[in-house]
Amino acid sequence: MVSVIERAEVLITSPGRNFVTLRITTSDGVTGLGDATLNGRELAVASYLEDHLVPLLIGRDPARIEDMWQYLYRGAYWRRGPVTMTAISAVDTALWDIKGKVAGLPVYQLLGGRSREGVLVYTHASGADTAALLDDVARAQELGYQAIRAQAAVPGIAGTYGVKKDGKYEPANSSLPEEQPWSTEAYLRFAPTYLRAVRERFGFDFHLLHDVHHRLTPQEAARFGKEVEDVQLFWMEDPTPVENQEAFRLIRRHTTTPVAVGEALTSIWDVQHLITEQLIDYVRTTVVHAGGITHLRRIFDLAALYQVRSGSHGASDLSPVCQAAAIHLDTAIPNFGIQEHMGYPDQVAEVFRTGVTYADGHLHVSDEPGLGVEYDDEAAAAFPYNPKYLPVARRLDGSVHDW
Ligand code: KDG
Ligand code: MG
Repeated sequence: MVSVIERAEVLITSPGRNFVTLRITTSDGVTGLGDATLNGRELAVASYLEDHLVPLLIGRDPARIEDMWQYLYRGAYWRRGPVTMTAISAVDTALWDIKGKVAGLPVYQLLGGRSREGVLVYTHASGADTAALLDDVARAQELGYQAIRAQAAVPGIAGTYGVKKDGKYEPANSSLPEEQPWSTEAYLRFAPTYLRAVRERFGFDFHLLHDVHHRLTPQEAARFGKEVEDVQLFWMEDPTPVENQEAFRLIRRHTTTPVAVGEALTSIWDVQHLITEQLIDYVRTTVVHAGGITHLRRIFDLAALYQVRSGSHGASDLSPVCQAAAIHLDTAIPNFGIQEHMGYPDQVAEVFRTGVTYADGHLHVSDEPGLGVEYDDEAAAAFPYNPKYLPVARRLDGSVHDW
């Protein structure tokens, strides 16, 4: 008897933050997991899956991963978009998990096997001021990280992106969006000073990254990139909003600071111009938001032709299922660059048992068949869904800015 998809369940839990997970079970009793979390819009994806995709999955061959992707993508008629692509990602990832379990192989083996021993990751360091940031960079170095993202609170600008409170950073932290003030002028004056302070104190023998988080115009980003060239950033991330891919040409013309883009993008068509025109150095699309392992592999293969390397988003709103899938892909692809590793609230480990391990600045996949992640239903039930939104940024004159 050919194995078919018998059941698909949408699981929602909030062990310190919200996660949506798709679990597919085959008629042979094999289960696969896919992350379906879209921060602040979780229930839209849950409904897309439950109401529109799950009925299409039942009775289909779980082995036909590519065909399923095409069926769900082209079959929707409507193109791309984070809700659709996150739902497709969840199905795709769960089917790779199943294929690995059926074959008795970890997913990275199905993707062509190991290209590297471990996956270089960057962690986050931040501070309420430069001194606190420097302490946090020291802490990250003690933990063995060889790549560190540095962010500090801009004086007078409450809620600057990326700054931890009590040792933790969770921007989706209020039941209605928190409105945070933003001043580009204050940021442009301050950020280069703390990046320089990090290099002055710790030297150049590690990778230093910085996330601008979509806050600058192309011209401002060009100026910023040029001004921090002496700091030798590994990358400046999301220097300007990404809808206008051509905007990155202006940045490129003015600075040699490498550029990373893509965490908010969902398909190969969203990054096509950025990659083929060599307007970026790292593409940050992820398994969960860019169509699963199947589609992300396609993006990375396109990127490889243009010497653009991977740098996948790995914030805490991407579940351990996405993280495991990312580490399998990172282990296999030739043009891997770096992987974000932010960590999770402590309770997450009660729900998701992952085989991914950290050592010496690297993450490592497990050799368990499939993705190597288990979901504990009983533990998950103790953490009911808890609606939370990302903040909204407003300029000092009250108008809305990109957060
Ligand atoms: O949900 C949004 C976050 O994942 C994002 O703000 C985090 O920019 C981010 C990063 O680089 O981790
Ligand atoms: Mg980012």
